[in-house]
Amino acid sequence: MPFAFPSPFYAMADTLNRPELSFQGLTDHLCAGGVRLLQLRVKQQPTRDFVALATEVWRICRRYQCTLIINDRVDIALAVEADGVHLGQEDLPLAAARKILGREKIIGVSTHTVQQALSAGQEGADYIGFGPLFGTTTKATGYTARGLEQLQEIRRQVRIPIVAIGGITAERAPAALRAGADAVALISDIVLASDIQYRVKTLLRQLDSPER
Ligand code: 3NM
Repeated sequence: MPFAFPSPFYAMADTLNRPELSFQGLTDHLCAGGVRLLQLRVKQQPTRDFVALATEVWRICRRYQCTLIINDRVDIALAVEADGVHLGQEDLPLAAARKILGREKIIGVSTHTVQQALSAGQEGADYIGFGPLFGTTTKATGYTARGLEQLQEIRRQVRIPIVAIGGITAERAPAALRAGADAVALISDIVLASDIQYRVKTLLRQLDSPER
């Protein structure tokens, strides 16, 4: 069966170095807010710590029946039996990741151009990320804001689900979905909120509303 996002909100568990926020605490806030799919985005952690963290995050996700995607690391996704992995353009190539993970696991690929999006689709990605849609300071992507028109162009050319990312706020999310994204990924808008769970609930209500 082709992959489909369980919700138009693709949550990212990245604490953005908020000192009082743990990955486990963040995961709990996101899941309690109603998130159905979450990517664990860990950077600069020793592999052992990443595995331990992913195991704990997975336990929380399971409790809420939330799909878990591991960022970058095929080995860790496999080791903790997560639902899938999200690969950047510099990570393990899709074909190699598929060889290791098999058909059952979800593999997403970050793309920044129409060509990269087409290639990911042809090579068998289950979904693509596309960004940065708008300007963002959360990640130095090396790309300027791609904009809604490029997203529309990719929607015309690619059949698999698209998650738009980069500078998306609750206010801008509907425009991304109207331009053809199946889901939106927001980091700072959610993670920097004083009440993360409330922010997620508000976003989900807004995305589910018929007049968005
Ligand atoms: N990837 P925020 S932009 C992780 O364009 C990531 O591939 C991007 O964070 C890409 O919602 C990005 O705070 C950061 O802008 C998104």
